[in-house]
Amino acid sequence: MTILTIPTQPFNDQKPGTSGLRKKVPVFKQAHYLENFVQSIFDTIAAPQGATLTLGGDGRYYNLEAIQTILKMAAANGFGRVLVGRCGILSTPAASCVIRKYQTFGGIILSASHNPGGPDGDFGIKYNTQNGGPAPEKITEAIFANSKKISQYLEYQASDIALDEIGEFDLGGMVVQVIDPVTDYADLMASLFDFNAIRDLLSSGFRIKFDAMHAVNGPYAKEILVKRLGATENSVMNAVPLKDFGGGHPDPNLTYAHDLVEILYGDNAPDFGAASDGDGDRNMILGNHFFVTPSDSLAVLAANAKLVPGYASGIAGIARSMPTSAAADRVAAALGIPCFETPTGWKFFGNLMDAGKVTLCGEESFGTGSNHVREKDGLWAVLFWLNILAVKKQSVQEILMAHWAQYGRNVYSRHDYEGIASDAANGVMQHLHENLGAFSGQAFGRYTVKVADDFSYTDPVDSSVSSGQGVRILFTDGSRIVFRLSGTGTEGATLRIYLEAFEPDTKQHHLDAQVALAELITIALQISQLKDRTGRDTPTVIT
Ligand code: VG1
Ligand code: CO
Repeated sequence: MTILTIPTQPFNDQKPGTSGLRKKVPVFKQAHYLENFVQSIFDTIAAPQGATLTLGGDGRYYNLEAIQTILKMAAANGFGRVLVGRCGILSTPAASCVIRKYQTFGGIILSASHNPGGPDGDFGIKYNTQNGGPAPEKITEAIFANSKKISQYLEYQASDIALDEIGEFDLGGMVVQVIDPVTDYADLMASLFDFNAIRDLLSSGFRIKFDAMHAVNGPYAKEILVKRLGATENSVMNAVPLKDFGGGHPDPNLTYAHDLVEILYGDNAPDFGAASDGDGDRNMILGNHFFVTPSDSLAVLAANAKLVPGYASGIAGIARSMPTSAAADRVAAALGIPCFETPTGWKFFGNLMDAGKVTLCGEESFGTGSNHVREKDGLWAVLFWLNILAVKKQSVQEILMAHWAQYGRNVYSRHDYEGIASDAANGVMQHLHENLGAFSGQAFGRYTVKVADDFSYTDPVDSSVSSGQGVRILFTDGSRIVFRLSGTGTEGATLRIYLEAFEPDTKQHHLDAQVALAELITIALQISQLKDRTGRDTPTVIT
């Protein structure tokens, strides 16, 4: 029964990014590195004595070791109970669900999401507050400030707790409660969607394929899609979570989920395909030979929300991240509800949902969710789509074509340039910043710049301001190009270029986005001087 006070020195690089602190595993394995960050969280949140914490992760390499350390630190820091997923597993939306359902003081989620895992891969940690959502910037900034002045941390000296069985264990007076990671989440899904209708759809010959990408959602998909909804066993692929995600990149997009894409674009393709990411909060939606952009997906869910029991009484509003297309704005306008534009990252949606201003939220980066939790939610989006398909009895493509015919199409694509030298990437952004004034009013081919600025957001609930959130080049016809640097990478820099054009003409709606956006793509390369500054003009990933 000893609490150790361990002296330590600050690291200077523990600044949380878009979604928590992400570093390579060897960085996290340095002596005191994880402990310093966890103690900085505890010092910041100042939980009352005896408080309850939720704890779990996506099962990637180093997850279990980190969980054992965090349990001992929580005991030493005065927590009374920790709800931890069996074997240390909780998907990000399931963790948010558990925090809310059991009203825990907060939660620690271990994940680097869509980043690869393994001994040389990425690891990550983030803190979620009492509402179940990612800590807002003022808390992550305070954690960073504490990490720069930390001099000691507390850890209870004990042997590891067995986490592979459900039950309660004592750790120096603190209760470690090992919970089933799936049940609470699956029950929540059953309360939102018409499981009978989806079960009927799946037994009528409608075929689905869900790719868990060897990541955390495998057991969730098996329980919900196969066990509760009657999908065939082979409807779920790569369903066993692996510590290194099978060596893959657990990012559900057309590049990294190529196995699934081949199936949906192959002979005898299923009617519906979907994938989720490392920690289960992202989703990609496919139809038979058809890809739904995440921006369009949000718009379709919003337009059809009334078909789904959990949203039958209507949605209060929609929020989307700034780079996400304005497809959802058109639906909001038609429904007569507000649409909010926030910076990139789920943490900006929490206040809007807590205040009852929005029900649905989405990001172009394959993130969709609602106020049922405070994280984006991959399987939730899949079930929402299945519920709509069960009611409308149309194909995915038919639903999209009809949607575009009604609202017009926001043609959209994101081009990622990964692994650029940081100096060169910063040079591109600096060049753009310096020329914002000069771009205004300038004509490029058939496009004329209306406004060029750096996006700044004032939270309508607490008035906090977040600036420097991405360079926007807005054209007079509503088209736009956005440039921003990723805040989730662990190597060099990733420049993201977001491209959007509005196409009202139904006759053009079949066009491939890359073809429809060709001129904007050329303009983006030209005004950013990308080739000269980075030597690159071909994206690593196109979504
Ligand atoms: C990316 C996405 C962003 C998302 C974030 C976390 O951030 O662009 O929309 O919220 O990842 O996603 P960035 O800074 O690299 O562009 V993940 O699935 O942690 O859950
Ligand atoms: Co994720």
